[in-house]
Amino acid sequence: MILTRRELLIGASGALLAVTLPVLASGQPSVLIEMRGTARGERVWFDPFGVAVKPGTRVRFVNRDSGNAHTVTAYHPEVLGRVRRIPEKAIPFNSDYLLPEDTYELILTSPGVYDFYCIPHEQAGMVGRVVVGDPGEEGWDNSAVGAGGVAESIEAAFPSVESILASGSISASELK
Ligand SMILES: [Cu+2]
Repeated sequence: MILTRRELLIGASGALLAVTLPVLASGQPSVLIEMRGTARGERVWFDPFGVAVKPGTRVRFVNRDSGNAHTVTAYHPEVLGRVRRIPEKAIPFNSDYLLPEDTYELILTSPGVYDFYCIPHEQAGMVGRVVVGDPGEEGWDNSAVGAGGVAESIEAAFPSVESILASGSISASELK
């Protein structure tokens, strides 16, 4: 089938509506996590790399690193065969490579702990953790904590659930 220009436009605007409507409609809470790096790429990180959100919050990732492509990828057997470090009921995610200024959005609804990494930079410590809801929440799943499946140095790079809940957001700049 050959689409006419008009059909293409309808298709494009339909897709756009599907993306933008929830934002316009609800004033849904959202948080931003930036992917950052030094100019020569010696250091790369998610900022913040620990954040607490309410279930259903829109989490938007933006690559602010002009010198590198990054991914936001769930630890999950269905994505590159990793040990699961997100709630069992959560849908695994993988942004694939985001070029500078590309964005990727997640809406995390299952309460619990979500650990993620950047495929090319995990070993450089580019990992992060989102805590959705709190331990009192029905269905709370923090199996990410103690699940293993990462090197010791990477395990140490995740902020604790307690520190994330206490501060709401942990930025890499706070560690300098
Ligand atoms: Cu990266």
